[in-house]
Amino acid sequence: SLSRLDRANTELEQVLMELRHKREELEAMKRDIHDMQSEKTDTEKSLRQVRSKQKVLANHQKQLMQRRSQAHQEREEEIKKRQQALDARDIKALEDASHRKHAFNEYKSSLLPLDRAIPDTRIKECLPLKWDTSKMPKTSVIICYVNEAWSTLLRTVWSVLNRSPPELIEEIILLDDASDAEWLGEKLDTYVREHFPSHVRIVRSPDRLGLIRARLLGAKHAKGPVMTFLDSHCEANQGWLEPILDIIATNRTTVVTPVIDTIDHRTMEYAKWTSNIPSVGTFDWTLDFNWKSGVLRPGQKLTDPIDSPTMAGGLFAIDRDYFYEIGSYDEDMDGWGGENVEMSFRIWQCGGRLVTAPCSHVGHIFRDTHPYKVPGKGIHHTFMKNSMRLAEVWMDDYKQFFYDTKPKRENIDIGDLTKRKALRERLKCKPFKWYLKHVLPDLFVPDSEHVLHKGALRAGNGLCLDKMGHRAGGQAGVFSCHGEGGNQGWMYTVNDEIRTADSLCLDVYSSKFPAPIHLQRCHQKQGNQAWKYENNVFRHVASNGCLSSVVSGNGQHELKLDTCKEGSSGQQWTWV
Ligand code: UD2
Ligand code: MN
Repeated sequence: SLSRLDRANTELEQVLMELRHKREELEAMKRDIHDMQSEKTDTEKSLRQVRSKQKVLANHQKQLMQRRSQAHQEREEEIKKRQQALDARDIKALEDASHRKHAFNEYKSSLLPLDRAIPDTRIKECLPLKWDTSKMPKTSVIICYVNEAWSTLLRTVWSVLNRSPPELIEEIILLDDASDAEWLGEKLDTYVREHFPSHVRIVRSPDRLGLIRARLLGAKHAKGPVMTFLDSHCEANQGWLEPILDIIATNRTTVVTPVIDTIDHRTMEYAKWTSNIPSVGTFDWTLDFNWKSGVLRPGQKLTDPIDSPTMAGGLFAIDRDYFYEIGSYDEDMDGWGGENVEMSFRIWQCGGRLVTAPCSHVGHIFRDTHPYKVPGKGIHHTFMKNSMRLAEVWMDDYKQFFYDTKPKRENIDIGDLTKRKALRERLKCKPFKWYLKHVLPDLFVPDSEHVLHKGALRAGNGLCLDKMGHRAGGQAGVFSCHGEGGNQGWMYTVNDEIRTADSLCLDVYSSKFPAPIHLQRCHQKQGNQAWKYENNVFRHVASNGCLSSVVSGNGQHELKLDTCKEGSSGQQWTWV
């Protein structure tokens, strides 16, 4: 029984030990639970904090939205009030005044939303195209301006931000070429800070640089691998950017322009019409930029990039490194003009390519005049100087045809050309003859192979044939002879055309004599532009009438197509 007691004792001890163990475990679990509980309260506390922060943030955002829509509403009400207070005559006066200031109807523009909708002008073939933006380089968008209107400048920015994939926009640089307009100062800073805090940068030049050097300064600030230049009165359209960057991603030495749609400078309407094949750039021998119909190469699709011999200049994208490799811009060009033709020749002659992306559309307000002055002797002078610089560097002997169109040049100091000639040398660029043959084979070259007579044309009554400063669609006339070329410079070609240096031809399409003589783009297809020149008489082949300097009923001298009368002095034309 003692041994039983012993056993019972040991069993009891074992049970006691187990009990102790269990109690320890229990204690440990209690501690864990306590720990977890305090952790839980901590978490709950921080959760509460996060929630309240979220609430504050949401509130903030709500206030911001309210304030923004309030501002919008206020603006719209203000606009409505202003409109109600005005009658149609007042509105017309405001529109005219704004047109004088900006060379477009800024009053109308200021009433349109800054992010207005515009018609999608792409051809239907573009719509199914899918773009992989992950393979595309980012772009800096550079917008140079001098005293640009508030509404058009900001509409340009909004259109870019709203119609581009955000992952493709590195930044937008607003390069202010020393504007003095008050709305472009602090007011713009504030607007940009509030509406585009992360993407838009303003860079202000203290001195007027002129468009060309302003673009160079913008480029200096750009960080993206591609630079896209836009004028400051543009509207980027749906899907404008992807087709451009896709082309540059495939070939970094291709420079790309969008199709430029017209925004009417009187109505501010964005043109809906667009041709199947976009127009591309050409030039005439005054070195003015012109449009011509684009031509597809065999096997080319409507959506493929199409070669453009020149570009209008304001809207294009280029790989940033290539921009410098190819010679950026001629920094000794002043003010405005010529830089676009220079860059076009240079790109083609030095191994690059210039194309238009048919699926990329950007609107631009085309104006009749420039609302700003350029430093120095004015736009006319800088355009001439720039053109002479480009002719000297890139056109070889063909530059003579340009000088022929300007027989009475004022004395212009075009500066030193050493650097630009060295550039052409270094890049081993091809001759201008190559460019004409391969890039612009249909351009009329006014050499002795193609021109039978040139100079001024004087009628037997002493007056000279004159373009009267008109453009395509206008009428030609007669004027006292001045011997300065220009409006009185004419060529008679092997193609039977009477043409001007800027590629306008005398054209008659009315068969009722005396018929007006129109100026039309030369089409090189004879038809209404064919004239036979025999015994000092110009006979219009299609109608059999004669080119006549006549005196009208009210005693005015006019140019008409009239019945041919032998010996009539107004029908005798000699070259002088
Ligand atoms: C066309 C081009 C323009 C330029 C010019 C030739 C298009 C649509 N436009 O004339 O970009 O290539 O031909 O030089 O292709 N600006 C300055 N500083 C100046 C002068 C102008 O910053 O001293 C700005 C101006 O505010 C505008 C841009 O440069 O944003 C082009 O000037 P424009 O619009 O008067 O030229 P545009 O369209 O008649
Ligand atoms: Mn412009």
